[in-house]
Parts: sequence; C-alpha cells; structure tokens
Amino acid sequence: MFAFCRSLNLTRTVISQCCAAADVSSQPLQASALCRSYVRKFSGSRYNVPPSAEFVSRVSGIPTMAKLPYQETADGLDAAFVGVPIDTGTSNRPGARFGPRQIRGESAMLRACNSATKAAPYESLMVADIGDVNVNVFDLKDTCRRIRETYRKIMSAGCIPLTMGGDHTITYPILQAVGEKHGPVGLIHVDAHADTSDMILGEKIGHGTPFKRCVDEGLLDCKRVVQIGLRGPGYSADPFEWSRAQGFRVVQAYECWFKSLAPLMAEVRAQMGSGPVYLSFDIDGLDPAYAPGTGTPEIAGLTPSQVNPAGNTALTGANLLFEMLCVLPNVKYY
Ligand SMILES: [Mn+2]
Repeated sequence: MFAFCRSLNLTRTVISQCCAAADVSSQPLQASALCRSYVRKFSGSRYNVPPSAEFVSRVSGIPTMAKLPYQETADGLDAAFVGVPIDTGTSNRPGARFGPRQIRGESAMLRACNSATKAAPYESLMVADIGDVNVNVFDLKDTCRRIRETYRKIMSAGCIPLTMGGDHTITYPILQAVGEKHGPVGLIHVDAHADTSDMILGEKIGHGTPFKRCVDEGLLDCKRVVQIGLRGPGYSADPFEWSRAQGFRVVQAYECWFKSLAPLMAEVRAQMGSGPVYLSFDIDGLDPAYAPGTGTPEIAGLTPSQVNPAGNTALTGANLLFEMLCVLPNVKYY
C-alpha cells in the first residue's frame, strides 16, 4: 500500500459514476445518479461519503474500496484509491495480483471516522475508487510503463493516489510519475526488506529493486528517507549498509520490538520536515502471524498495534489505507 502526501488543491467536479448501493444496481443508467444523490444526501455533504453499515448492509453493493463511489478518472478528486494488481515481480509466493480485489472486499468493514485520532476524512476530502491500472500480466516492463502513465494522469489531476498493490515493483514507476511533478521526495518505507538490490536473477526490474532504481534516477531526497521494520537473513552481514550510505535512516525490526513506536514517529516527522513525502507500506513489514498473505514473509516483524490495524492480510491492508487517508493534508479532525 502506498500513499502520496502533499498540499491539496481543493477544486472538484461532479462525480461521473457511483456504485455504492445495491438496491438500484438493476438500473445502471439511473443507478449512478441515484447512488450519487444517496451518498451525498445521506450525510448532507458535498463530499463522497461511504454509506454507513447502520443503514446499508455491509454485504450489499458492488465492492469498491470503502464502498466509495467509483469513477473512471481522478478528475475532481483530492485523493483516489487505485489498484495495481500485479505479482509478476515477486521472487517467491505469487498472489499479490489479487490484493486490490481482496482489500476492496474486506474494506466493507471500514467506517467513516477514525475513533483513535478523531479524523473525519470524508468531511474534508473528495475521495473515490478509480479502479485498477490495466496491467500486462505477461510483461512486467510494459506493466511499469502502464503504471507510470496512469499515475502521471492522477498526479496531473491534482489528486493524491492511495495505492492497493500489487508487489513492490510498482513503487518504482509510481515514483517516476511522482518525481516528474514534485522532484525528489521524502520516503517513509515500512517493510521487512530494504528492496535496494541492483539486480535479481539478472533483472533490474522486480520487487527487490525499486528503491535502487529510484536512487539511480534521483527520485528520492535521500536525507529524508527512513526504512522501518527491516529484518531477516541477509546476503551479507550488513545488508542495509547501502541504504545508510545513501543517507537513509534504517530502523531494523529488533529496534521496534516490545515498545511503542510513538517516539520513533516523532523523530520521523522531524526528519521529513515540510517537503513532499511518499509512504510505502509493504504488508510484510508486519509479522506474518498477523498478515500471512504475502510474497516473502519474514518472522519477528511489527505487530498490528504498532502500525494501528489488526485482522487478516487484506483487512489489515484496508485499514492501513484508511489510516493513510486519515493523515493526508487538510483532513478534518474533531
Ligand atoms: Mn517486503
């Protein structure tokens, strides 16, 4: 899961489609108008608001992310959920191509407000699900090109993408598109792995190489990069030496065991300063006891309470994305 944070342009236009309620789905042309009206009227808001499970059953409706309206482009949105369903860059277990679909399904459990932080994102941001990048499951390099082009359009619409992966290869073309607009960005990277290999099996593009590629292309502001949760056996005694040599801060998983990460988060905020920041959260940063549905699991990882949510892999992913939405610029807090 990946989020990009920056200042927001709050202009917006009418949503073109919606699929939040099931009771009108047999009339597709009317459905979009009816759903749109329903979603807005329900809250009296000018923003998209997911239907509350107090009134619309969780198991009803087309499973968009958070049961938000679907629209085809990012036009008029402050933030958009977008899926990148690939696993052709993984070196071990496949399956991440089904990540976006599973996250959307589990996201029916989400609600509109954050009860811990009091964030109310749907009262201040226009958010929708804009579907998936049309990936090429037979060609990883072509998939990267498709991702880059899709994210260029999202960025040019002034919209912040909240990405559902997909294996970690996707971060490279996403950051290429981000870099074209914003230049080098800060990076908060939670992961069991540094993903800084130069080549794997002779290939430059894969889920273990994205941050090496990003550094090669000057896409990261290396003094504003932190990698958290790194662990597992290494190809060398200090597999994170390269990261530190670039100026990254490395926080290995053992440094996070048995304690709150609140003090670390304060340090990370100071490190990031006021520049643009990209957040990349590999679900394998969590211990596989909590999120086993991942490509390259490593034992002794972070616990859900250290990163907020809990549940199975896709449910955890859905909650993490909601947490990312809640910390975007200009979100209203009570
Ligand atoms: Mn990983």
